[in-house]
Amino acid sequence: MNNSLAHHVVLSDEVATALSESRPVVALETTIVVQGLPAPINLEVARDCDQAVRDSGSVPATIGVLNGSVVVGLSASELEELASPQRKAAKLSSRDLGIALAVATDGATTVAGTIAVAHHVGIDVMATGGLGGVHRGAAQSFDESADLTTLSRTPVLVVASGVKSILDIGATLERLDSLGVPIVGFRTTRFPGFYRASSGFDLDWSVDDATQAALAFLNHRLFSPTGMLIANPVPEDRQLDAQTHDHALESALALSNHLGVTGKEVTPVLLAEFARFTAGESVQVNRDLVVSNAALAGDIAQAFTKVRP
Ligand code: PSU
Ligand code: MN
Repeated sequence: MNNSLAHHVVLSDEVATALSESRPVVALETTIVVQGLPAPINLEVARDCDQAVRDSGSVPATIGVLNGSVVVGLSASELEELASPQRKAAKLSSRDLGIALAVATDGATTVAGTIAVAHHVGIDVMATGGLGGVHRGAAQSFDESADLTTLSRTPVLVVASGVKSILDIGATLERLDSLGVPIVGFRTTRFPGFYRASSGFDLDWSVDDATQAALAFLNHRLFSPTGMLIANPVPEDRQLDAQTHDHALESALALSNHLGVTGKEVTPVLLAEFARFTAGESVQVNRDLVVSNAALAGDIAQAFTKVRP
């Protein structure tokens, strides 16, 4: 039996061909599909993200672990299988990948897990909804997403609508600063607040278009080994109303406290309570923002192929 890691990383024909021809490829994660959004809209969102990347002229590479193999470029039916509740797919961060392969399990990859795989196979752009970050109360719980530390050592550009608004946003921005991960607003100097266009925090930098974003990251890589966050706000006419947002957040935090959830469970429980409290409105906003991020990531991947020396 071949036990090498390469044996466990399977590229779809489409992704393998695109990479070998240096065509633009965008990595897409699967935790948002399997643990982050309710069925059946989760698979619709995945399909829309896939299409948004294609519409921008890039090739989507949805990443997940099926039967102990990392698949880069999951087909629609493979993704459906991974998301089926009977499979009980695990939530895989970067630290979980090697073990998931060794014990031949199924798993969806977080941003951290996805960029670790993307970098391994030579993809340098990914899209998600909201990056993980420092949770409220982290001074006691120490709950800080490994998305941050993984992004600090993995040179992949991540397009996200900031970090999820369930988090301690100020603390997350400070951690990204300490970790040396640049945050660049896309046509904004306000840090997006996931369900809200602005979190109320300002950014030092913004870019005007996909070419500038690609140039910023290529140049960044001359001086630093970290990834970069391109912060793309949800359009203001699609965001959650401020009051609805704040009430949903209150309810979500109270529920998670009441249930005493910790670790990997925290983010899915908070997002699910947002969906329940807003009667699905938060899910629509999540859908709009992640599809728009996939489109922008596709544009940036295209721009890379033009500005790369
Ligand atoms: N963006 C979304 N929904 C999600 C996520 C991102 O719109 O569910 C996922 C990503 O996979 C991210 C993860 O890496 O949430 C963060 O989980 P944690 O806080 O446990 O690190
Ligand atoms: Mn956590």
